[in-house]
Amino acid sequence: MSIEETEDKVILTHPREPTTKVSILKYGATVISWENKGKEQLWLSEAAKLDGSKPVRGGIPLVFPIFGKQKNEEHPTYKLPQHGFARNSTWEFLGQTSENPLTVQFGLGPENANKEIYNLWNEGKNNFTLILSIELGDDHLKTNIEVENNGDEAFDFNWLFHTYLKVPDVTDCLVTNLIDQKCYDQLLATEYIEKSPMVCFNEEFDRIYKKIDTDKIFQVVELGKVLINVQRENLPDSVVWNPWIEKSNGMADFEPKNGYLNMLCIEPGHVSDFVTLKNGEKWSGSQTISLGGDIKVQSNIY
Ligand code: TA6
Repeated sequence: MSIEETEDKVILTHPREPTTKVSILKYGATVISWENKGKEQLWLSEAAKLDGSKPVRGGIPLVFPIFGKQKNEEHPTYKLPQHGFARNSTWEFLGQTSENPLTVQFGLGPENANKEIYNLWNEGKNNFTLILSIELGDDHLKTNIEVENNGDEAFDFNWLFHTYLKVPDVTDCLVTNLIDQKCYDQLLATEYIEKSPMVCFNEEFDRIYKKIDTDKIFQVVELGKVLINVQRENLPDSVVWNPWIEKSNGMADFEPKNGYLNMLCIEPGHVSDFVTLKNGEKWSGSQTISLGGDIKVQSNIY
């Protein structure tokens, strides 16, 4: 059966390849597993809460309407918790929209958002609709978000797919096509131009790469072979994060503690500034995660 719905999850099985499947928790509309031909592609903490008690540690948590924590007390997102309320709300399964590729949708609005948190956003006055589409391909997973302003007033928002990729050993991995891009280093609290042709991971890493041409494909290359490609539509920024040892030890829901060696977050989004949506307007953005292929150096690395 291509689509199975249970009380808390929806499971898609590729109609022609039964070992290719994706599982989505209705809580946060969080993709918690993507197996391609039986091989898991996403990292999920062994201590991840899947009961709706807190956002999922792993998979693809959804960040809206604020990335991180707003520091400007005057901004309508100031009172929201880190990363907003999309990942803390139970979304409605809206059903299948396509057979080939198999695609389903989930929806969130004020009627089903986590009330306690939603009411912290402009006192619950913003009327919005989020439609998440999840497309399961032969060798790719695409997630698309559509944001609509159904209210009378304009509102600002960030969007980000907080994707936890699974890797054999992050110290053997490099990420391409970030060279010469402006980035804000969250650890150094400073902005600079990335000068590494391929960034590597041997300590805590937390950088917001800004306004990168969406023609650029981020590739995770392990020991000279492309593991994963991340492509974007209308998402100009990307966070790259690995918590490393100390931060992993500090997260109760991060297990096993050496799991930082097997994960890497590449998080496409619009977070370096806000999208402003006027009443009646729509905005959309997507990420496509695909596997293998050739190394594509899309920058001048010489
Ligand atoms: O996306 C990177 C980041 O902003 C890190 O700074 C770290 O805070 C991570 O998100 C996880 O945040 P969370 O709220 O899920 O613990």
